[in-house]
Amino acid sequence: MNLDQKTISELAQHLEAAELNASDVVKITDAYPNMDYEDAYAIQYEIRKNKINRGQKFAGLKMGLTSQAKMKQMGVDTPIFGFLMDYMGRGDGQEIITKELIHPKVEPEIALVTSKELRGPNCSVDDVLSAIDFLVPAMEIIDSRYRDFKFDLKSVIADNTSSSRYVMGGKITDVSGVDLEHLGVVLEKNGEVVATGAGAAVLGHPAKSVAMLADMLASRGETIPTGTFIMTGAITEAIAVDVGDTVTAKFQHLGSVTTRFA
Ligand code: OOG
Ligand code: MG
Repeated sequence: MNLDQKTISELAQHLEAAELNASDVVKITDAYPNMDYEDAYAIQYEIRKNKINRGQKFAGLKMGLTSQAKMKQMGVDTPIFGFLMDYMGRGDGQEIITKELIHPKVEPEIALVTSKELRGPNCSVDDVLSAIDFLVPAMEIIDSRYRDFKFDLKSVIADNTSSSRYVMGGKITDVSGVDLEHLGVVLEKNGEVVATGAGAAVLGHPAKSVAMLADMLASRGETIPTGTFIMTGAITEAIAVDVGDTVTAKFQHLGSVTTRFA
C-alpha cells in the first residue's frame, strides 16, 4: 500500500460522488501515480462499506475484463472484480433512467447463483460447475466515472470496475446439460444485431471466471459465500447506448433479457 487511509477515504468519496451525480472525473492515477493494486481495491472496498453503512444492500459480485475483446478495447491484460448493490439491479423489461448515468454501455453476461461456498486458491472449473445453483441471462450496464472511459487498471478497480446497473432475465436454468463454453449470445439494439459471441469469450469458459474470482478473493482471505449472485463478465465488446434505445440480449438455452433507456 502506498496511500494512507485518509487518501483512500477521500478517493472513495470522490469516485462515489461522480457516480451518484453522474459527473465524470479524470482517472485518479493522474494525481496518485504511485498508488498500487492494493490501494485500488482498498478504495473500492471503502465505497462498498460506505454504501452498506448508508443502508444499501449488497447484491453480488462481478468479474470484468475477462474477454479478449474487452481487454483489447480497454488496453489492459488482467481480469478484475467489483461488487453489485441492490439499487443497481433491474428486472427483465424494466427501464434504466439514462440521465442518472454518464455514458452507459451494455454488455451481455452469463450470471449465476452459487449453491456452495467457493474457496481459492486453485479453485477449478469443476469446483465451480458443482457449485452453481442456477444460471441467469443478464446484461451489465457499465458506466465508467472516468472521462471518455479513459482509465488504467488501478483507476478502474478503484471505480468499482465501472459497475452501474445490471438487468436480470426472468428465467433460471439448471447448469446440467448446458454447455457454457459454446453457449451463444446475440446482442440487439433497436432490433438490429450489434454484437454476437459465445461463452468461451469469457476466459475460455465462464466458470473459469468464477474460479479466478475465488482465487483473487483468497489472496484477501475471503471466499465466495453460498448464495452469491455473480456476473461472469462481458461476452462481447460493450455497446454504447443513448436515450430511447432498447437493448436485448438473446442467449441460447437461457432465454433473453431486455431493457430500455428512458
Ligand atoms: C470495466 C468493466 C468491464 C466486463 O464485463 O468486462 C466489465 C470497463 O470496461 O469499464 O464489466
Ligand atoms: Mg461487465
